[in-house]
Amino acid sequence: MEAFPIVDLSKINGEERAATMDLIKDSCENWGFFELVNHGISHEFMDKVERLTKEHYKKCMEQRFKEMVESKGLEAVQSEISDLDWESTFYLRHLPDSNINEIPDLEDDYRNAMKEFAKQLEKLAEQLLDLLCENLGLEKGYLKKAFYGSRGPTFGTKVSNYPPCPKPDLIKGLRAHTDAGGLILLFQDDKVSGLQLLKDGQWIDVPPMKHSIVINLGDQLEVITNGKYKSVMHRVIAQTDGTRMSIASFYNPGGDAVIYPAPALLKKEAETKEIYPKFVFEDYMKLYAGLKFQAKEPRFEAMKSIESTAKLGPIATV
Ligand SMILES: O=C(O)CCC(=O)C(=O)O
Ligand SMILES: [Fe+2]
Repeated sequence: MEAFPIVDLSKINGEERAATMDLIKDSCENWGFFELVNHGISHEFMDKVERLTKEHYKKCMEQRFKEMVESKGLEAVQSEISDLDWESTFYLRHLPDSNINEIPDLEDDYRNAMKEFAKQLEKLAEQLLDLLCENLGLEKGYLKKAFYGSRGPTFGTKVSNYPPCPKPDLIKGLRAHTDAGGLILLFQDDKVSGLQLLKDGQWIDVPPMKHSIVINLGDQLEVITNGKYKSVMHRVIAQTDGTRMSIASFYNPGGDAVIYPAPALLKKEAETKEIYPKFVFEDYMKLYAGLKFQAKEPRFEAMKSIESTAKLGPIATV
């Protein structure tokens, strides 16, 4: 088994540029995931974000989670639970409109740190999208533009903690899924592991590494690349001891962005290759909301049939 791909982004402007680009390409084609080091976000700042996130969890979230566990009797379950996850989360939206000032219980220094962290991650996401463009042979800025819609991308952060779980085999920290959107940037706990991805039929750990940022690709990049890159199933296994922190930021298309395979990539594909659908991103998200923990293929099929109905519509009424 090859080692989990680790990309040193500081090498992108030096002698090892070509090898680094190749590693990113191989990761996108064969893993759907890679881990970034020397990504330009300062280690001291990441330490601060981690400390404030853990303090916030202790102060505002932990007790609430315990009460939820108790009220649902989850400590004593005897069979697999398939309709909930062993996670404590809250969600911050940054773009197109921030909701961060409306989130209750956030101390000012935490609120400000998360605003700043989002700014830096947004920049990193856009830098990575351009590296993907280069590897795909698409013009610089293509992916950013494809995500833009009328008001720019949707960018948000899901802050999660996975508390110790007495029955990790019966309740998943987060059930297996692919991500719906574009590019995901994850700052995960460097001590407590749990994230796994499905590769060649096997669950593989995404290794915790201090100050790294894990990148993975969502369903929209699979569509735009017409399957050249694939979103990959992943899940979180909660641990019996230790709380795992995870801060996942989703750089997604704007709600009204129209998503479809890049024509430049279709030309290079054999004529017979399957073509992915064209749709408005928020329509995909409506479908995803009910089908997140299922395979992505039926979602793509459903979008295709909506697309063909839309095309057939005017003909049928003539
Ligand atoms: O917590 C993690 O490591 C992953 C979270 C995740 O996959 C998600 O929220 O979509
Ligand atoms: Fe995910």
